[in-house]
Parts: sequence; C-alpha cells; structure tokens
Amino acid sequence: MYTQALDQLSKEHEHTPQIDEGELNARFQQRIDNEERIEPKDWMPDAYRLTLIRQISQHAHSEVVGMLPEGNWITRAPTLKRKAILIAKVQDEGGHGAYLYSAAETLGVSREHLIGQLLAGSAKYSSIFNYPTLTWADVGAIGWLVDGAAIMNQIPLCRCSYGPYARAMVRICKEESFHQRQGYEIMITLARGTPEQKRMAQEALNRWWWPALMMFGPSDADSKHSAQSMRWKIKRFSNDELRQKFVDFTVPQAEYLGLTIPDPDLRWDEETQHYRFGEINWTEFQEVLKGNGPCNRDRMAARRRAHEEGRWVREAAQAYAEKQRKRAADNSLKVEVVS
Ligand code: BYC
Repeated sequence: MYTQALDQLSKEHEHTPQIDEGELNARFQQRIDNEERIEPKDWMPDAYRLTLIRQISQHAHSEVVGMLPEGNWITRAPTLKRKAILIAKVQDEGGHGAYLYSAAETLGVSREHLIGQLLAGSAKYSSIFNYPTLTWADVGAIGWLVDGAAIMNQIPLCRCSYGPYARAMVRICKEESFHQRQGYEIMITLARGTPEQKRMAQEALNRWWWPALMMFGPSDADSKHSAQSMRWKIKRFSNDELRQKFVDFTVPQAEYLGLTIPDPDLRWDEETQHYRFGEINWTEFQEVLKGNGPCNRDRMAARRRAHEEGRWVREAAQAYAEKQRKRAADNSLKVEVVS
C-alpha cells in the first residue's frame, strides 16, 4: 500500500521540476528543526529513508533474534508462574519485531526482503544476542540489563522524527519496562536466596555487564551514523551519552542487590556527578559484529530453521486470505447482478 503511495509521490515530483533538490532538502530540515513529524507520504531525502530502513530493520531483527536466548529457558523455567511470564515476554519480543517490520514497510521496502537479508547473513542485529544463557540467572540478567539498556536507548526513539517508528516505540517501551522489572525481580529473588543462588546472580551479572554496555554501539568518535542521525532527530542522544545514563542508573540497582559490577575502574566522580567506568573491549565488539561471537552461528541456524518450519503456516495463511478475497469478490458481483 505504502509502496504504491511512494511511487505516486515520486511521479508527482517528476512533474514539479521547479522545486530543486536543494530546496526540498532545506524545507525538509526546517520541518525537522520545527519538531514536525515526517510521515510516509511526505517527501524525504533518499539518505534519510535509507538510514531509517537500516536502523528500523536492524532493530526488528534484534527483537526476533532476541527471542532465542530467553526462549531457550521456557522449558526449564523454575516454576509455572515464571514459565508463563517468560512465554509472555518472548511473545512480546515477536510482537515488537512485527510492529517494527511494519514501520520499515512504510518506507517502501518489503518485510520479505528484509527477512531475506537477515537469513542471508547480510543484515546486522544487536550484538547482545550472540551471548549464551547458561543458567536461569541469565534470564534475570537479560531482563534487568538488556531490557534496561533497551529502554534507555528506546525512550528517546518515541520522539524520533519519523512518525511510524516513533509511534511503534511507545508501546514497545511500555512492554520493555515490564520486561526490565520482571528481570530485576528474578535478580532480587536470587540475590536474597541461598549462597548458591546469589553466586548464580553474580556470575550472570559478570557475563552480561560488558555486552550490555556494547549494545549502545561504538563510542561517539567511531560512530559513523550518529552525527547525521542526530541532525535528522532520528537519534536524540549519542551512543556515549546513553551508555553513561545507563551506567548511572544501573550501578545503584546492583548495589541494592548486593552484587558487584565486574569493573575494577568503576567509581563515582563527584565533579561530574557520574560514574566513571573502565575501557570497553571494542575488539570483542567488532568480532561479534563480524559474526564471530560465541553464538552468532547458532542464532542464524535457529532463525533459518524456524523460517523453514514456519513455511506451511505462511502458505496456509496466504491461501486462506486468497479464499476470503475471492468470496468477497463473488459476493459483491452477486449484489451488482441483483440490483
Ligand atoms: N550491535 O554509527 P553507529 C532489544 C552497528 S533489541 C550490532 O553508532 P547507529 C531487545 C550499526 O548498526 C535492541 N551492530 O550506528 C530485544 C552500524 O552498522 P551499519 C536493539 C551495532 O545506527 C529482545 C555500525 O555499527 N535496539 O532491546 O547510529 C529482548 C556503526 O554504529 C551495534 C535497537 O536496534 C550493536 N550493539 O547507532 C530484549 C535500537 N551498535 O549499519 C531486548 C535502535 C552499532 O553501518 N537502534 N552497531 O553496517 C539504534 O538506536 C542505533 O541503530 C544504535 C547504533 C545505537 C544501535
């Protein structure tokens, strides 16, 4: 539907040569500066469209691949209540993927194309989901740290300049905030449990702390897209700003749990009123992005298998939709003949 609208729009522009590209760009930036929302049928620079397709599709892929590490624990959750909550959380992530693919489609790209890129291994998804969930405490640490980092990054996206992305983020953030609480509640239970449970919680924190900091992306000096994305108000804060906010927010939570952040350089800085933290291992980050993290191959294999195994569902849904469409067409024909 939107793809047709975009075709129509570009045809209209073919017939309005009096407005040159520079002028269109200037007007577009003015709208952004005035905090106006950009909607699918509005004119936008190709680079803006491509940046959004890149970011939104990577985000959608992250949600879908993000179902795997936790999904791994559904059959092994310690109680029925924990199992029901975890199933609901994993389903939410699938829903987030669905809203985000829809938001990307408003930019004139098909969901099939984007999923094809993921399955072919040519699309990125968040580095964090290439780490293993070794114990139940990892499910708690993911909720607390990974969803906590996700909220920090995604709340500002609710004010992103592109309307469909911003609107999708509102509901996603509400759900992520519930996810973060359920993870923290698992951590509280473990931290107040037996010495063995507390040890599990500490080990999970040790495993997830640094990968959670990497979720925010490369440092500002190495972030190739940040400057332009901030001018377009797709991003409202830089990677380092959000990472710092996350550290400031999370360290007191670890203290409340009685757990130790695995960073010997972590300290409160009175002068800046922020926590200072140690150097992130950017070599590890780059390796994970290249496909060499601990679970990259497993994650892709699991997604490809799920896609194949779900083929019959997609075909059945399409056949049903076709049958409904034919029935509706036949009925409208009958109405015409009668009248
Ligand atoms: N992992 O110039 P930069 C979730 C890439 S889902 C992998 O700073 P940008 C959840 C980046 O894409 C969490 N790749 O880029 C789900 C770029 O590569 P390309 C996902 C990364 O876009 C289930 C290159 O590095 N959240 O929370 O300005 C269960 C240079 O980076 C990463 C989102 O997707 C990474 N960590 O900023 C639980 C949020 N970081 O495209 C939880 C939306 C960077 O040039 N996305 N790269 O090949 C964003 O906010 C931004 O895209 C980023 C990166 C902050 C991630």
